[in-house]
Amino acid sequence: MPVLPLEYAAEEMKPCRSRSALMERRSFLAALASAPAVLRAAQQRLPNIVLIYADDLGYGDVSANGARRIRTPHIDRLAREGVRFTHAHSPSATCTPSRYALLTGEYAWRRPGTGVLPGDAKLIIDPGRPTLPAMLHERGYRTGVVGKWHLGLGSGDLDWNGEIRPGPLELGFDYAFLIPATGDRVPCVYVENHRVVGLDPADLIRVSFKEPFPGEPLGSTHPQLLRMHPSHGHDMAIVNGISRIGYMTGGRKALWKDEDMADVITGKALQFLERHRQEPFFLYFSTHDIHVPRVPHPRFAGRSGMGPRGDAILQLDWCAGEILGALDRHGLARNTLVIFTSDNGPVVDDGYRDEAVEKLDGHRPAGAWRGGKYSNFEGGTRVPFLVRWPERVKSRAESGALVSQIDLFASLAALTGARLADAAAPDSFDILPALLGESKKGREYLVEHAGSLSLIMGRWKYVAPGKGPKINTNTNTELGNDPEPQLFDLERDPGEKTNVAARHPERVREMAALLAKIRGMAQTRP
Ligand code: NG6
Ligand code: CA
Repeated sequence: MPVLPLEYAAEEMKPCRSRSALMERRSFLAALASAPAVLRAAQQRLPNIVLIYADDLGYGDVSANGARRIRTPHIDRLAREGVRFTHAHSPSATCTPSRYALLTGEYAWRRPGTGVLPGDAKLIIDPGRPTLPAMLHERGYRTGVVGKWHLGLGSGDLDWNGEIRPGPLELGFDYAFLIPATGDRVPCVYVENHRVVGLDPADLIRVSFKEPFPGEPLGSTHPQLLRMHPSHGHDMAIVNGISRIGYMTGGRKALWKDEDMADVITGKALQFLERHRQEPFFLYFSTHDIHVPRVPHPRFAGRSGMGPRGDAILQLDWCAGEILGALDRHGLARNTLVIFTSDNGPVVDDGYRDEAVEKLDGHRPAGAWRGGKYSNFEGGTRVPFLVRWPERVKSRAESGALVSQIDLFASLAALTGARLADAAAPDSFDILPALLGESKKGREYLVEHAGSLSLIMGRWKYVAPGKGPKINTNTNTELGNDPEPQLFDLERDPGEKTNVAARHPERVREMAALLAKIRGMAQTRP
């Protein structure tokens, strides 16, 4: 990385005596003023930051974490060249609350309305409140989000044919290229900055999550039009031969093709890196893979032998490889902090008959952890988490420190020298030394969020009593709900097989009391 040392600039600014020296100094100052590149070069000491945020990828879905049926060489490269975490968590066991917490540094369960959102939801983060991208933007970063958003857009009753705001650009991102909600929810169009991409003004988009549009075929009424059938839900609007959640009409030229989605968003991510390679940048690359519907590009279809879910993992790995390749090509790899992780744990059948269950063949998407997406058990939030930054972070390292994505806000603030306002990032801890693999000490405790709240402290995990079902019969996930308190010793029993609450009533009381206290506080950040 070419760097103009600040010391060099300081040397040039020393008082100068001779006239020619004065001229020189003037011309230097003029050059400084007219050449922000000099300043930018000095700023380049701040690392670029790339967050690759996979969707529904389980701890055990990558070969770096022990998968054998599937190979993820590019993701594994991050583990080889950086730190692999074994006790890292998404803030929640589903997407929207995880992303809310990631960007605000606040536990989503403090805020009603942050559950999985429909595709026409309004933006759930107030513009003007401190966010991770806004903080980095203030530190001089170019900030971009490419891929899945799922935090709502607009302020209610959005007209998709006009200016789409507020959205990420009002939260501190300089650039946005979005899948507005999820691949399985309408509207099935991309939004670039404030506009739907490729919209034909003669064919306006309308979206509803209440009622169908007359004359539009649906998955439920026209199954013969489908090339992938739902297993549960997902029987409304048909787009690209696949029925989705929600109703939509119009916008035909703007509709995405599922099989091109990885190429399209990866292309946009690479453009962003290229455009900003001379200045510090933050890229939040939020993949659609491996969420449903899993319709990978033909060059990946059938490649894994595990059906579309496995093929989507290969495609995701390719996306990660493209990003790493671009960093190499532009000479940016050494001073770029790359974080790879997932928004929640894995799910096999999430609503389409795509052979994921039939072709699992011994593969364990959650690895050794019990449950998965939606679950209180560790499979819900214990996700792959890899950190690479060759300039500072050791390679081939492993860390069992307790870390959460909610901590990225405060930790990256510490890294970039940002001062957080008192009310900012209320539940985000600065655990930078742990994230960089320099310390084994992460968080002392963490609140996990699925159907119930759980508290992890050291080796113990307390799960608050909850009324929900034990099993999600659609996805066949063990949810870990129980009307009685549960206590697990994660050191002895990482698979959470034995509830030892009855043996440790005192500990259960203490942990329940601490969880209640945390719930009552507006902020846990010291
Ligand atoms: C559920 C969907 C599921 C998925 C999930 C959100 C049904 C029956 N299931 O409601 O398919 O879309 O929401 O996933 O509709 S997430 O990763 O974005 O949280
Ligand atoms: Ca998800």
